[in-house]
Amino acid sequence: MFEKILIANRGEIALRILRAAKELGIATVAVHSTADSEAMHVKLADESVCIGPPAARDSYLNIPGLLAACEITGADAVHPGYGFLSENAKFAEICADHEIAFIGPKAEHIRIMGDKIEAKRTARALGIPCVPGSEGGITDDDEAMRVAEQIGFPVLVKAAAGGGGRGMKVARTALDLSEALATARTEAKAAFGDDAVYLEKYLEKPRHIEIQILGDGLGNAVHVGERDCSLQRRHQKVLEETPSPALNQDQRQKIGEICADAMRKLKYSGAGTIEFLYENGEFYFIEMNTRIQVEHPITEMISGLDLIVEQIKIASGAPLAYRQEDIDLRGHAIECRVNAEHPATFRPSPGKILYYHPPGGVGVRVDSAAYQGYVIPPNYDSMVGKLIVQGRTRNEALMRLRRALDEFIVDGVDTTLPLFRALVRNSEIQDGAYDIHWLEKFLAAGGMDHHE
Ligand code: MV4
Repeated sequence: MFEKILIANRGEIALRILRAAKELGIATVAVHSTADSEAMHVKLADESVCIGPPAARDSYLNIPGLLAACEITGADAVHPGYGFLSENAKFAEICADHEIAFIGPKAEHIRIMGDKIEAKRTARALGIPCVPGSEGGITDDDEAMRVAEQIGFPVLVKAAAGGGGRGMKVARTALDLSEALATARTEAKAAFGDDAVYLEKYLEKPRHIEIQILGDGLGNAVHVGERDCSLQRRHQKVLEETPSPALNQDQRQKIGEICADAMRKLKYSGAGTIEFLYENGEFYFIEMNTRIQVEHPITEMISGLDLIVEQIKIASGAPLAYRQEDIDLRGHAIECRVNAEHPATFRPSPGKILYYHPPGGVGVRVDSAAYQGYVIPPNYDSMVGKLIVQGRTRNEALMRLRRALDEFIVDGVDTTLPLFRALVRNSEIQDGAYDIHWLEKFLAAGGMDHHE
């Protein structure tokens, strides 16, 4: 096992990793920018190293700085968390070259999944159902038209280097296709320096359902159920739950087994998430994430697994200590991402937390690096923390969430807590009757215009 893990991240996920390391008896090194000197992850780590100025590219993304910090402290492994360098294949390779274990998948798998065309090609070859579309990239208008007529309009042009919704263009009819292609190409080139695009059938009202998997790189893999992440705003997840209210046990087991089987064939190593759109009873692969995700706690709550501990054990070379039949998913869990943003306009609200009182009690978990007196810097994402609740049933989890949200006090900055208080009282949310467009429609219809 590792002796010392350097955590190449900040905020709640840095704390989350620290806690897992501590339970395994592994020493921890925090790194931080000058904007994060007073951050909780710095206070709780065994050691800390300042690696640069506030801008992420000069600190949390600064690979030479991170390697130097490993060298100085004698860290033998790096956990990248999510965001920052977590899906940077080059960084994973450089770590390996310096005999520092990267706590994540093989660089080869990070690279494949980072290219959405390659990811889809790989998924298809592994037997994962995909959205109908072009076999690979699209090079000219004629080819696009042939594919579009085959799959039928509307179609969606996506950037190979995209993901997270950037560089997508819908073509409703043949008349829109040429322009959609050109715009998507130009935007992809500007955003990613790569103008490769591909074509898919545009699904009008899907849900976003993702499968959590764990593989040990030795050919063993399991799935740990799904998460329904359909409630998003501008491609930012807002509330996630597991199990999905849209699936039955049979569908869950079927798609889960397809994913686990694919990961066995790939000899995938570490935690990963296979993202699907789900519509009319069918699953369509869109992307795979090769990192731990923000919403991983809801999977932990229903499985009893510690996914970060699992990532660390796998990276140290341990085979999975369980088989699929040992994975026992029980009850229901829901997560709210509490951001320091105005609950209706989503304007970021950095600043000092004047009073902080997180909820507690049965079935309530708060993953946060916030504390009373903490100043949320303007340089990074605006997440204050995640409120996660668990219940034996979805209804129990919802009742618990309503209660926990009413206890949660964060004064001094705006937060999205009022949005969640409105969502848990909404009948369509209570019924689980939502798709990927539900939240934006709710907000556009003035759902939050009269809060408090
Ligand atoms: C789609 C789609 C409809 N049809 N693909 C957006 C982010 C990226 N990960 C994939 N996305 C979508 N791909 C096809 N073929 C609709 C979206 C989409 C979306 C997906 C998941 C969650 C929220 C979304 C919001 C808008 C569009």
